[in-house]
Amino acid sequence: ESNANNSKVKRASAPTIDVRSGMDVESLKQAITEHLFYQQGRNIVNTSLNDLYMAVSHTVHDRLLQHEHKTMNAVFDNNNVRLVSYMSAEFLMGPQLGVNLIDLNIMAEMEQAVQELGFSLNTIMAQEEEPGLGNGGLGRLAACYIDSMASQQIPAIGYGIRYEFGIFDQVIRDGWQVEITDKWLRNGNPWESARPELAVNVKFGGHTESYLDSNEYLRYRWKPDYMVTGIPYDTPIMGYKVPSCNFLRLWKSEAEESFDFSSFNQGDYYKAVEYKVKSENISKVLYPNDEMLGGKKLRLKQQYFFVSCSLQDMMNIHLRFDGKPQDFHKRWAIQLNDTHPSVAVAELMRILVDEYHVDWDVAWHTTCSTCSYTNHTLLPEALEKWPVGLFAYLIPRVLEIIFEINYRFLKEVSSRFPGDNGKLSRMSIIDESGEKFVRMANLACVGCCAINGVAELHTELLKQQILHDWVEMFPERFHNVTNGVTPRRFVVLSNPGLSNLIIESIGDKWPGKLDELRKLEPFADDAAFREKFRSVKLENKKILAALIKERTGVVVNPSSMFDVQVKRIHEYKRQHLSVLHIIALYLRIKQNPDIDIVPRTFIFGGKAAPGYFSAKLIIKLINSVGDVVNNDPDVKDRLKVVFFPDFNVTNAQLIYPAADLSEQISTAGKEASGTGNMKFSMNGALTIGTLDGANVEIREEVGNDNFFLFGLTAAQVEDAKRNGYNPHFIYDNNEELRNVISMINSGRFSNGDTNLFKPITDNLLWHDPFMLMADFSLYIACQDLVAETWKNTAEWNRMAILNVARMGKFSSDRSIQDYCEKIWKVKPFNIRKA
Ligand code: B1H
Repeated sequence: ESNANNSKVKRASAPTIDVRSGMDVESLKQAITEHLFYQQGRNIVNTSLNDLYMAVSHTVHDRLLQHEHKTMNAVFDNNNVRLVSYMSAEFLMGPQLGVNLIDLNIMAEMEQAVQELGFSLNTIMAQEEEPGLGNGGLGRLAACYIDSMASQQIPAIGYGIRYEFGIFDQVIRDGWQVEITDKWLRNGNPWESARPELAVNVKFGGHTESYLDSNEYLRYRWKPDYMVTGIPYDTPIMGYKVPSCNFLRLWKSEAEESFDFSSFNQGDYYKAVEYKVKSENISKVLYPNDEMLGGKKLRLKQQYFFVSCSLQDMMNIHLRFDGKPQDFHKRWAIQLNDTHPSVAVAELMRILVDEYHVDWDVAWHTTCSTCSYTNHTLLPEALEKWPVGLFAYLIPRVLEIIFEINYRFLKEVSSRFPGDNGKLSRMSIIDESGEKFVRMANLACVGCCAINGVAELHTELLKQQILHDWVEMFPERFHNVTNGVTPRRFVVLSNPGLSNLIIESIGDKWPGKLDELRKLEPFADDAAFREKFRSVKLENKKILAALIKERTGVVVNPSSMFDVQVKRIHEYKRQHLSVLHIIALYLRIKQNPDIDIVPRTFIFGGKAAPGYFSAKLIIKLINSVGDVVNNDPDVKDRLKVVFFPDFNVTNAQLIYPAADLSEQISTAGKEASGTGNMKFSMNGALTIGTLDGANVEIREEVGNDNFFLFGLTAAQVEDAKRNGYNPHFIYDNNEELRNVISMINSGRFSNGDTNLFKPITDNLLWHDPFMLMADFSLYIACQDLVAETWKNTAEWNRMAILNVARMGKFSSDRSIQDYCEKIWKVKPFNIRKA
């Protein structure tokens, strides 16, 4: 007894290290060492790099959890707080360790802690396998938005699917793309926690039946064929230098264990295992078709699975804190990231009407008040529609509800626009022109109180084109919210050289308040600053050059202009227009080897959908042109062409900071917004671009003189199409263009094979749906101006600095403020004051 008392006195006076929440170097070292031993079974002497990465990450994760816990307790306890539910089939998160250190403001402390243990933080961060749970811009946007919601202290949950395999890894063999399965969970994921106690079940198949409830009301119930269990996995999403921490909740599908199969299939072990496999398949793999319709049954199952899990989870939270089912919209604002989760409109109706017996009209008001829809594309092939038969087979009760929604809605349309049968058939949720389909965009437009495009031009075109009828019916529902990107990941983390230079000059408030960058404007005229800016860029280019050598074997000159196009490979994005320019330059050199030409390194990166033949052929063309140009002694290394394999978030963070010229050359009217365009400018690249997507607004912000504009406008593209566009006529009348195309067709880039690239050149000459022929000469002329400008280093850097200084609008913080004010009607929630 007395001993214990004595030691108690001693303990109280002994210095204690707070291993679980301490942010100082000693606590971090202690925590890393403990995690290494107690979770990985290693010590500092015998650790592998991955074990060390895991220990460091668990150390950071512990600290995030403390914030998450406090935030969510404060939020849920307050019945007047409305939360955002950002529903998305994709979250392209990128590596987590670096951003979390920045958000917690312990980068320097962790660097020192790791160094004192004998390692380098950069090496440890490089060990992280990124969660590539998205295709491209749409998935990355969702990731930027949950970052900004946390940083703006908007209580929010991101809801999606925990794909076991994310977007495939790309390798290049013999110039062609080869897809490799992305086993991102192989070495463990220190950022997630499974929450099996919050599991929910989702019904599939079977039939529906009606019955009378105890009040003699006619009700419906769904007798499914089988159920699948959703297990949530949570990842904390920390705000930047604020105490708020939200989370991302991703669903993994598993077999519903209590569902007693043996009684249905007596002794049929094989059937039972088959059911288990079928259930687990739902969250197995991300569909890699950016902007292209798959129409696959499993994809619809994925969509319904994660939407139903998420809505049930949201309802559970709502009821646990004393909400009434019909007041769901007071607790939640749902944002549908494109139509992929738009079945939520019908599923929320099903939950309210069938499960909580809310009256249809009340439930409809609740549903419409909860949901909003973001459209991300005008491309017809990306507009989702599902065969009615598939819906009936997989989710019969949901289809009945859609029919009921549609019946009531079409009555409203006929009374507003009597006799307009065209409108009726265009606006119907069911496409009945041939085989019947459920049109997901129509479902979203009917059931959402707000609809938005992702850039001003895109929103205008939406209103004129595919959603015209809807504007006439519901003008008040339409908004524009221009996309944005997070400067924490894409400047602070990925470009420390530039960040430190900016901090030296204007202080460190800008990452959380990007308009502050305006204060850089006067420095554009300061020769000493320009020199520092130039040398930061050069250092970044040297790092990328080394990586290019390592990954492709190509040696590039860091003082050449780095001309970069990185994004998904798609004909509308026109990577091949840049290839035509490269060949034009190559021809100029071949015709006059002594020509004075600005040395350029062309860097491409991006994945092609595995089934998209033309996109894969464009990758082959880039590599083939590279092989010839890079090895021709006449070129004297003045041109280099590189295809950087496996463009993903990790690689993007190394590429944007090293770019001089950003290629944003889509056919006007086709790119909804683009977000890479913003990341390049923030890192001091100049843009060559068309008047498309957010390019229009970027040019407006940075000033016409600081942007290389070329090409037809969206209206001119439409006019040309209406008036019978003839690409061959343009080809016939442009000698340089003819020589370029002939060189491809001659087999020069394909070991004499004159057929390999025919699908590309024939398409350009005879169809050219994306108007490369029409824009070719304008593009070449503009690129010549780019080269002239490059020769004046001071002028180039002045322009580049002004680009950085004027990018405030494109922080995703601004986008989130727009959503909060125009659409969600939610306010920041300061947990310290709660
Ligand atoms: C965008 C998609 C997309 N728009 C279908 N649409 C997909 C469509 O797997 N699918 O079925 C996946 C993705 N992605 C992009 O969204 C636009 O092309 C960009 O211009 C825009 O910047 C981005 C974010 O708004």
